[in-house]
Amino acid sequence: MGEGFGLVRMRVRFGRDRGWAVGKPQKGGSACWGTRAKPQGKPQKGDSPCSGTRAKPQGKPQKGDSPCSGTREDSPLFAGWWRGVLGCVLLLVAAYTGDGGPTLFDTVDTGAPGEKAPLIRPWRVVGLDAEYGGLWVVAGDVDGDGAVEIVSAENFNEGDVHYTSTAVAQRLDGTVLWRWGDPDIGRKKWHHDVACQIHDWDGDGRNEVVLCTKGHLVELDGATGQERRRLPIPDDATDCLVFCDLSGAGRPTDVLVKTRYTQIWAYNRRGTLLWTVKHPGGYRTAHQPRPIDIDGDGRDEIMAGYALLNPYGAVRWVFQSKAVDQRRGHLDCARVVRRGETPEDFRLVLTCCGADNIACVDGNGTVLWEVSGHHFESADVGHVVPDRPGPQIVVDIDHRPYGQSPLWLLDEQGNHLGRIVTDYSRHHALLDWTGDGLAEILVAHNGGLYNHRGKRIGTFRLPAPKGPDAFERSILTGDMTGDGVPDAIITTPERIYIYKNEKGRKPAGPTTLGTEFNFTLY
Ligand SMILES: [Ca+2]
Ligand SMILES: [Ca+2]
Ligand SMILES: [Ca+2]
Ligand SMILES: [Ca+2]
Repeated sequence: MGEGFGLVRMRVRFGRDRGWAVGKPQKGGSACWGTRAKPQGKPQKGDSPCSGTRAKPQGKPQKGDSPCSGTREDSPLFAGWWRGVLGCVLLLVAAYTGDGGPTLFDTVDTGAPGEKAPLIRPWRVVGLDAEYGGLWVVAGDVDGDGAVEIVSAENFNEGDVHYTSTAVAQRLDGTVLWRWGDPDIGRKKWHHDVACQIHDWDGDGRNEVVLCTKGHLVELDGATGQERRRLPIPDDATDCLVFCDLSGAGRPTDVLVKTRYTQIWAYNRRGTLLWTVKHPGGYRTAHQPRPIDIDGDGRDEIMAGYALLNPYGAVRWVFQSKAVDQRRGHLDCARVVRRGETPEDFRLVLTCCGADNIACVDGNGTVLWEVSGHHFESADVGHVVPDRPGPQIVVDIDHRPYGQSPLWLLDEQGNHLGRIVTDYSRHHALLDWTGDGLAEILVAHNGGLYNHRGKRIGTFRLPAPKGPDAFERSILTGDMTGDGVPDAIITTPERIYIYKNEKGRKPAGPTTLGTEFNFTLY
């Protein structure tokens, strides 16, 4: 761990990138997912939220294709023994920067999965309500009968300002518990989070469904869908919804809402404004502000973008990259890699949209390592590789042509351990599916289940993707069967597929029904 302290370890790519192109790039394949429309913040010079397709497909990887090879050595400048000296220097630099490609596995798994791995049949398939249902899905026991329900939503979008326009709760047999909203105005798909979450906000043991519609945060009774409260918020503060504990109440009683990229508002449960922050630390906001109690005082700090805010909304520190110009874009994702007694002991992983970077910082914002040059997007943290200390980090590289979409496995020091290239790897999750205590890697688009060697060991059966124009599917985990073991859920705009985790272990401590708290696509 000490190796990287205070030292930026950039993985500089020498010569041409190692190509991993396999399939023919298809029109529309670069979906620019999540940032398709214009950002609303102060545009920065060179800021392109939809940048990311800069890395061109470069053909099949060649055997022996090394980042250190290339036309350089063909130059007469490097003739004779100087060539040998330069080669040694480059090797030493490559060894130091770790730029040797993945060390454990490098898998290409594109095209139809066929039957190369056992098919995993869904335990339940639930058709989403035709009028009110949508691709945004969360799950929980909303009526308190001990069985899980799903809640799905549509969103209305205009110029990348969107709000939740419907919600519908359904039992796993497909029957509808309740419907809310206006089904005539919204869309079923998303290009970002949709502000709709399940949470027992008042702590009475029964879940509420909370959502952001234009100008209001709406609290619905989980069992009936009746509006319990409607709290005023700014018209465009409807991008996402995050519960947190700013007040030190001992549970998440406060709520954050935000615009797409510019401003965050914090309210307590009564709807009193606690604070608001515009351009935290001088940068755009993250897609989802991430609550983390970094100093263990029982109040959440908020990773609001590149700035960590204290519970009162003041900037505690700002991430400063030493590798890239972070004014390009915004924070895509922040995850806790390791918790600690003190902020120094924490490890956070951050991905930088537009700036093409992934970084690890401690809880004081000190940069421990950075890997740049790719549009790293969403990170999962878990113990994947046996015989190595965990945790590891799984992160996708977005904005690649269809058929050339990599997932990387990194260790806690930023070393590149593995790579899996699928047609579209944007939505992924970690889950122990085999029951050995180690996480497998799940990919939504192709239903792939991969082990720590990058080998596909199962295929979650669902209809084949209709190609690059219809490839958004999200993957969620959570106990859907009631045995306490987290299951896998893949959603399409029409239905959800639930896969019962037969071998997985029940986590220690109390478990709850349904999907992740503060679920996000990032
Ligand atoms: Ca229920
Ligand atoms: Ca409640
Ligand atoms: Ca704190
Ligand atoms: Ca496992």
